[in-house]
Amino acid sequence: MSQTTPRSPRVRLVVAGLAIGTTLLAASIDDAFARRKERVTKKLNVIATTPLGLQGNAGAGPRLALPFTLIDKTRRKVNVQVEYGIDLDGDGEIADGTDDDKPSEFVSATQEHRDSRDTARVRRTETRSIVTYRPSGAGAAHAFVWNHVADLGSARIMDGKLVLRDDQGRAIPDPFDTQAPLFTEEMPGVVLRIRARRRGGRRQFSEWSYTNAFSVDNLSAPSLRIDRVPVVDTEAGLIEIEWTAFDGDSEDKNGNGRLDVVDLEDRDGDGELDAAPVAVAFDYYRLSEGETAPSSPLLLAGLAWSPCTHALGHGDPDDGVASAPEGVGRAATFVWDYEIDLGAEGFADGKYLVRGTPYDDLGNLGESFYFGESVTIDTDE
Ligand SMILES: [Ca+2]
Ligand SMILES: [Ca+2]
Ligand SMILES: [Ca+2]
Ligand SMILES: [Ca+2]
Repeated sequence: MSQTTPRSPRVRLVVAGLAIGTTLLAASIDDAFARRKERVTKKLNVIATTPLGLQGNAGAGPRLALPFTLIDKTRRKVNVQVEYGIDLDGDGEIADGTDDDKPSEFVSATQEHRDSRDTARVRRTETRSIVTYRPSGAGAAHAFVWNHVADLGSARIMDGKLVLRDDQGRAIPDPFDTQAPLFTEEMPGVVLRIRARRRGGRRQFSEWSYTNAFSVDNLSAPSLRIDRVPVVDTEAGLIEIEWTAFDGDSEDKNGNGRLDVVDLEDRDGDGELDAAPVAVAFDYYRLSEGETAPSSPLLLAGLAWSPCTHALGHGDPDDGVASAPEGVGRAATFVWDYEIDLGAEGFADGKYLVRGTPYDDLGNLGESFYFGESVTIDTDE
């Protein structure tokens, strides 16, 4: 809240008594008291517009412009209050504070005035900044720029239903319709709400105006590169695939597997190396006699790929290996037990294409990498 609430002596006493308790409790009493003094006026109106598309570093950028319309016949400058809501307790909905049993999950949103899209007028006094917007009777178009990285940090908060995936990132098919994947429950995403407040002594507010839910993703998608397929072991029926895991969320900037605090690798300051584990799904495609591999990724993607079975106990795990940012990466080996997929004794003989698709620990699926050379299995060799 931009202004402190004047408190009666009784309330001040209660708040003092809680000083040894949690600040949260004090804050909620403060809120409750403030609410009693608030007066909603129908003459002042705000209409929020839902931001379009995916927000965040993975989409529109680290800041978000919330467009809104401000309506007031008096045209006197007003303050606005913007709050973001996320499902803090994980019950599948974002509580707005109207139900006494569910504490509000809305928190004040950090404004970024310096962003040129923000239409606020900022006047600085010795003690504080006064941020105002001017309404009009017909409705004035404005924007509030939210620095969501300041409030949410590195987070991925999605709206809607997501494809349900296994540990390697493969979509889990619906048992009743194997052409379709299974989906998660509806995810609540992020919601913004805004209201205007007339300036001066009386606390006159507009009603809150809410956006629809939208997604914010401040994380990087993982990627991978297949480097070599050095070993085709027809005795054991195994193929080794050497690959490199990349993820911009990894703290291991130099890719040495250790936390180098002097190089500022401990971004979140928890004293541990957060190496953004990347899982991987490898697939194969058998080329027919005389068939050549298509050159475009689109055509490659359209081939009938089958999953490569991981040779348990060989190579690195396929459900998460340490990664390093793009350009550095961490090497790993996947061992394919091709006899399980293709059979032994010459049944597997032929040429194969392989691809790998990365999947990070926070449910971000990266793009497939298609290995440029075909892999030959020849049991007579
Ligand atoms: Ca909730
Ligand atoms: Ca990531
Ligand atoms: Ca390191
Ligand atoms: Ca860390």
